[in-house]
Amino acid sequence: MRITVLGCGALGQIWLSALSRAGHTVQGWLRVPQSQLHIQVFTPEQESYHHRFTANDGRLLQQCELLLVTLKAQQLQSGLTLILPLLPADCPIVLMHNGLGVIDDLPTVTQPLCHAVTTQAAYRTSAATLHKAWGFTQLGPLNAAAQSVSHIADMLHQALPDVAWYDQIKISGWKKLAVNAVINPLTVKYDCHNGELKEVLDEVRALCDELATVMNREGIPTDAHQLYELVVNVIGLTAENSSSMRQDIHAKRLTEIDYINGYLLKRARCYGLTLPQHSALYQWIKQKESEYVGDAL
Ligand code: KPL
Repeated sequence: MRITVLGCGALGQIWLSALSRAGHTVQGWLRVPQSQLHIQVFTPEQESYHHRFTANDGRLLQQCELLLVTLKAQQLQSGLTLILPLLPADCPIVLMHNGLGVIDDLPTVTQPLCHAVTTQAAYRTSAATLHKAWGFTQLGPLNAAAQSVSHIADMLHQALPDVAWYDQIKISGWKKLAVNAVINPLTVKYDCHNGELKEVLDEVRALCDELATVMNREGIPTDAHQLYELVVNVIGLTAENSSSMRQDIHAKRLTEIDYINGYLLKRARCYGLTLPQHSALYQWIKQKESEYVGDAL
C-alpha cells in the first residue's frame, strides 16, 4: 500500500518504520518541507532500524492510498488544510492524536475520515526514536464515508499490533481524554512523573467525578469510580513516564490542553455545568503556556 505519514515525531516515526518493515511504500510529510527523512528507531526489544524515507513528495501524495496523521491536535487544522487538496478523493485519512474536538476545526473532509486512539508509547532523544512500550490502537469512523474502511485496522495490525476496528470510537476517545485530562495537567502542576500522582489521589478522584458527569451527558457509559480505577491503573502502568504535556511545557511548546480539558469544559458549558477542578487546572496550564507563548508561535 502507498502510505503518507503526516507528522514525523516519535509516534509518526515508529509507524513509518513499522509500515515500511511490513512491506508498504511509505513517505513522511513534514510541516517544514524536506526531501528526505533519515531516522533510527529502537523497538521495545532493543532492535535498531535505520531508514531513509522520501519526504514531502507531492506526486506520491497524489497516489496515496492511506494518509496517517500523527500531528498533535493543535497542529492538525493547519497541517491537514495544506495537503487535503492534493489527496485522492477516496484516500482514507486516519487521525491519531490525544484529545477531542479537532474535527470541529477542520475544513469539510470528503475522504473517509477515522480517529485512532492509541496507547503505543514512544519518545525521541537527540539521536533516535525509542518505541518504549507496546500498546493498543483502536480505530473507528468519524464520517459516513469511513464506514467502509474497517480493513485498514487489519493492515495496521500487521505492521504495529494490536490494532482493532471499533465502530463506537467516540467512547474510546472520551476514555483516553479522561486519562489525559487528569494525568497530564497534574504532572505539570506538580512537575512530576506519572507515578508520583499516587500522592494526590484525592485530587484525581475529584477530577474523575467532574469527568463522569459530562461523559454521561455525552452518552458515554461510565461512572466516577470506573474512571478513577482507569486513571489509577494508567498511573501505575506509566509510572516512569513524563507525560506528553509535561514534556511540551519543559520544551516550551504549545500543549494539547485546549483539546483535552478545554474540550471537556466546552462540552460541560453546553449542559450548563461548571467544573471547578478542571477549570483551575486548565487556567494553570494556560498560564504556564503564556509565559513562553510568544516564542512557541
Ligand atoms: O498519553 C499519555 C500522555 O502522556 O500523553 C499518558 C497515558 C498520560 C502516558 O504518559
